[in-house]
Amino acid sequence: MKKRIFSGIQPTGKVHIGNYLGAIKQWVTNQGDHDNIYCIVDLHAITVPQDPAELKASIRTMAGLLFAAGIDPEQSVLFVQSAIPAHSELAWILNCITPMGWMERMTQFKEKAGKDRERASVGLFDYPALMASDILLYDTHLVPVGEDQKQHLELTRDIAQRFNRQYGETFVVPEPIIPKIAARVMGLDDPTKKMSKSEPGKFHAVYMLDTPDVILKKVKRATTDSLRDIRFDENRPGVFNLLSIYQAFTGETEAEIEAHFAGKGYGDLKKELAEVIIEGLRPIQERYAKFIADPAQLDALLAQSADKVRPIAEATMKRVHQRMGLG
Ligand code: AQP
Repeated sequence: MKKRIFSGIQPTGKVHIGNYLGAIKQWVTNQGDHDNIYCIVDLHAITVPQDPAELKASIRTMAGLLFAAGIDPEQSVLFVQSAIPAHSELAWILNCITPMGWMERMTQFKEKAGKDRERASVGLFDYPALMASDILLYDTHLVPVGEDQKQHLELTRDIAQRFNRQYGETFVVPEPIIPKIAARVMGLDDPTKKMSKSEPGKFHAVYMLDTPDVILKKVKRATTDSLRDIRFDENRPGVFNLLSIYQAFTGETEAEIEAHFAGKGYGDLKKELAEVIIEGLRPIQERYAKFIADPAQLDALLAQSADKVRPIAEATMKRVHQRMGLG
């Protein structure tokens, strides 16, 4: 029996190379080794206000990008979360067994809500319960995520274990898979902050659909430091971030990269990094253009995928109802 993988991505904003290196690239590598379920999590997206027409378009853009990045419909399932109502139902049930204190410890809510906590939606606060539901519905063994999601995954494990203790063995307790390289890609303009879709700065993130000119401009403007040598040193976050991105795209070792840049300057590093990103994204962008030109085909692929996994979700809900005495 292959182990089951589940992971999700929000169809909001523009997908950046942090999302690509932290999550998507892992999704498409060695697809044949696991039973893969990937989800475009539109119910997570509405935890902050969304324009309906834009959300609809973003779901297709995300689907097009994921297929273009290499998700193979023969080997992996890719569906839209709201197509399966069990996600919302299980989230409610998990809410009812999750102590407030656990949820209040989640740092992402604190970061996202910031000073505007009183105005943030209950959904944004409760986001990790929906994420737990996504994962637990499918008897997931492994969850490939960037490092920013590690805390949410630990909460998912805690919730699953608590449920299993209270109602008997029901959920598989999942493990995270966090990439060794580029698990946390930082902003180009501020390497102390995670590269993020919601960061407005023009030179903050490289997006997967950026043109070569734009990529070059952004990388050239990236923050470095006043030193000269090019080394993997975590105490120099700007250069470390650029080198980590280079490493994730090329697959070379730290020693090979340091040897390659020995005696060269930051100008060379930035020029070569831009080239590596441009070439890494080029085939994805070309395939994306074909997928997005046929929205009916994209919708059909997503719907077929939802049909494949719906029975798994329904079986889990049946088990949960029986254990809890519902209905
Ligand atoms: N900077 C990052 N480095 C590595 N991995 C990252 N991920 C996100 N940012 C980085 C990983 O991408 C996957 C999809 O996450 P998501 O749909 O939750 O993305 P997001 O949170 O909308 O992306 P952002 O940019 O982080 O958005 P905002 O600004 O809204 O917070 C996850 O596996 C995540 O770990």
